[in-house]
Amino acid sequence: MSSDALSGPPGRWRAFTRAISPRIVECELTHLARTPIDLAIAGVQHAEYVRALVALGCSVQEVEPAPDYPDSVFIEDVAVVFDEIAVITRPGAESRRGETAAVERVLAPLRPLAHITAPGTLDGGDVFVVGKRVFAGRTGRTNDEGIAQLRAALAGHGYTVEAVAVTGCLHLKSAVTTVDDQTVLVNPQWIDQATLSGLDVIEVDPTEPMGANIVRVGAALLYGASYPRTRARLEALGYSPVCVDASELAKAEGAVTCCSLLLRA
Ligand code: CIR
Repeated sequence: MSSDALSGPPGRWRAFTRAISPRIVECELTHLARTPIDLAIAGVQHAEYVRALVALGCSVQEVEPAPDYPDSVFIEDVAVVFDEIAVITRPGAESRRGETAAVERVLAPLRPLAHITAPGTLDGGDVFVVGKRVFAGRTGRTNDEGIAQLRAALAGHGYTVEAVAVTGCLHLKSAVTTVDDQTVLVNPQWIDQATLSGLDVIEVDPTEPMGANIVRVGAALLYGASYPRTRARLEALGYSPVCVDASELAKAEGAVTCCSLLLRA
């Protein structure tokens, strides 16, 4: 699930994660130059991330690994899970399309399923949710047809889907994620804030452009340790994010939300 779909009364959360592929060094890269990724360090950081999810109250289940898919650790991109329905995506990067099958198998017993189909493309990293408002980024990975299919899948469940133009980063959730039911953390360089009408906005520190990505588990927040200035802004406003070092997977253009699929249990 998009971690940001977590609003409403407190409950128990389930998180799906996926092991890092040994081929992650062949990952897709769009805005970053390729730099060496240390698999051992990435593994240690990923384990710390999973422990943090558990500490925040998630029941964590690892989905069958997909070693032949370099980006498969970034499980967020292959489904968007709501309380009422799970949408299996059709990732924008062709190299990632085979990642969906195993995730579909674990979600099938939990939610009715909808599917994004060709020519639609949609990455879960392009979707965040505030109550019944769904925001979908129009990016290199998510096209208008994908957004239209998402809208159709959700219409019967009372959600509206608002398309958001994104420039300069990979996914909408690189530019904005929610910290509570009314507030978003934003890098204003990458989206037009007018699209976030009605929401309160916290801007990242300008020296930390990647700092707008934060995982929300109910009222708790899980954040990357690389953004101390933005963290200080959050803390000054009364938020207390738990921080983990996610720097090695950041070299694969992944951030904290990408590594889990969260849903209300
Ligand atoms: C990709 O380009 O697809 C991966 N290297 C990174 C995906 C990160 N996912 C996300 O932000 N939701």
